[in-house]
This record gives sequence, C-alpha cells and structure tokens, in this order.
Amino acid sequence: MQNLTLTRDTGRLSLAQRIFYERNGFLVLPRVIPHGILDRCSERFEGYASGRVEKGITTIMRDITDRKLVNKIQDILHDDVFREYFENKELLDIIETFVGPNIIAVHSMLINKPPDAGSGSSRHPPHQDLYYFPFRPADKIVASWTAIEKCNRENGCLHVYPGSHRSYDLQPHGYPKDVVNKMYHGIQNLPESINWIDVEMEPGDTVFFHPLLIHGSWKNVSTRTRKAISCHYAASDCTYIDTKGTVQQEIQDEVLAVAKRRFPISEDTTATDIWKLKSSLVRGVRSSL
Ligand SMILES: O=C(O)CCC(=O)C(=O)O
Repeated sequence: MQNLTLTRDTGRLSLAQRIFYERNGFLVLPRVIPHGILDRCSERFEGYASGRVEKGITTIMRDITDRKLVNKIQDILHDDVFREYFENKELLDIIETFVGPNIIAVHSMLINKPPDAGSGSSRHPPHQDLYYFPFRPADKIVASWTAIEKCNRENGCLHVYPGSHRSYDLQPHGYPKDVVNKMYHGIQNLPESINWIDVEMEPGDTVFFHPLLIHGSWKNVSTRTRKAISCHYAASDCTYIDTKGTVQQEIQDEVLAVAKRRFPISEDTTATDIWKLKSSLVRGVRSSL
C-alpha cells in the first residue's frame, strides 16, 4: 500500500481518487453541488454586482480594462445564500478527506469571468494559492472550485500543471508585464514547455486542489460568462507564519493596505488579524487558526 500523506480515509473518496490527488495535486469530482444552490448563488452574485445587495465586508472586484465589469466578489462567508455552498455537508465530507475533521473556511469568492474586454485581462496568470496564505502546513489546506456555468477552454476554464505541488516549492510571484487584474500575481519564470491540462467542467462539478499546485485560467474568448464559486479550507490547527522577508511579504502588505483603506481599523492591525476576521469555522472545533 502506498504511503498517502495528503489525504485520509473518510470513506468519501476511493483509493484511486486519493492516489490521483496525491500524485497530481488536483481531483475533479462530477455533480458535487446541486444546481438549485448554484442558481441561488449566481442570482446573489448579480445582487452584489448591481449594488442591490449591501456589500458590507465583501470586496467587489472589477476588470482593470472595463470597470463596469464585476469579475469577482470576495469575502462572502457571512452571506446566508453563499453559506449553502461553503457549509454544504457533502462538500465538507470531501474536504475532511484533505484537511481532517476541524475545518476553517479561510478564503471565499465567486468568480464571474466576463468575456474579455479586449486587453487579455480576463486571463488569470499561473500561480500557487499558498502565496496568498500566511499559514501552514500547506498539506492541510485545500481549495474547492465549483463550476456554476459550463467551463471550457473558450470561456476561460482553469488549467493546471499536474504534479507541480510536489516538484515546486513556493515560488516568487509578482505582477506580469501583460495586462492583469488587481491582485492577480503570477509566477514570473515558468518553463515554456509545461503541458497544461485544461479543467473543463459542467455546472456542479468541483475540482479540489493543493495550494502548491501551479494553475491559472485562460482568457475568456467567448460571448458568455464563466461563473464559479470557490473556497479554501484549512485544518483549524494550522498556524500563522511571519511572512516578513519572504516571497509572501509583498502580497500580505497589499492585503493589509487595501483593508486599511476600506475599514476603520487601527494602525497596529496586522495581515494575520485580517485573515482571522475573514475566516469562519465550518466544522469541528477551532484551535490555532
Ligand atoms: O477562476 C479563475 O479564473 C481562477 C481562480 C484562481 O486560480 C484563483 O483565484 O486562485
């Protein structure tokens, strides 16, 4: 029997599925989330994007080229409609396989990806999500990303670099030279020869991936949107790290600066305080995170 270190046997994934995740750093499962939940999330997104729903702590992100286009809303864990997704029992049963029984939702978003406004800004450059997270261990963090609408190459599906969670440590990231949206940092020096796998999905299908997996999403060259809802979950016994002087310092400073501009928070607030405020216990008991 193989030594499996990234998953545990909770009876929810087969051995073959666990081995696939351990080797490749991602796993796609069909029909995890019912369409009714996705329809309600999609409608709620339109409420935030149009300003009909009071945004509160939610961040509304706009396309850098066409500011009318809302391409993402972030920090939506407090919203009862979106919580139907983030706290979905079947979803959390699967998450338990990756992070164990005590689960904190640490980062939440609904990504809209409208048809490209002409500059290529709908592309999300290749990156590792761990770059954004000031806590460890990486192996106890997992992303879930669920298609709300059909996702294919044409409307800018995710693409992944299988096995990169094992072959790459956390890489330096930064803004690429071409046009990208705010906070869309990417890895600067990737080999040209990567065999990207396109993750084409139907509504309700969900991909789970490791935070060191190198991934991005293509430009939307279709005339339709590509909506998806996503959450990162971590074991509640993960611990915060000091990012000062590391490849993560720049992005943590950016997160903190944005929060200080938006909210009346004291000068000594740290990026860790912001992450604590943004996260929410969804199963089991809270500890260090
Ligand atoms: O949904 C997308 O287009 C990209 C999402 C992604 O890679 C991320 O937010 O880390």
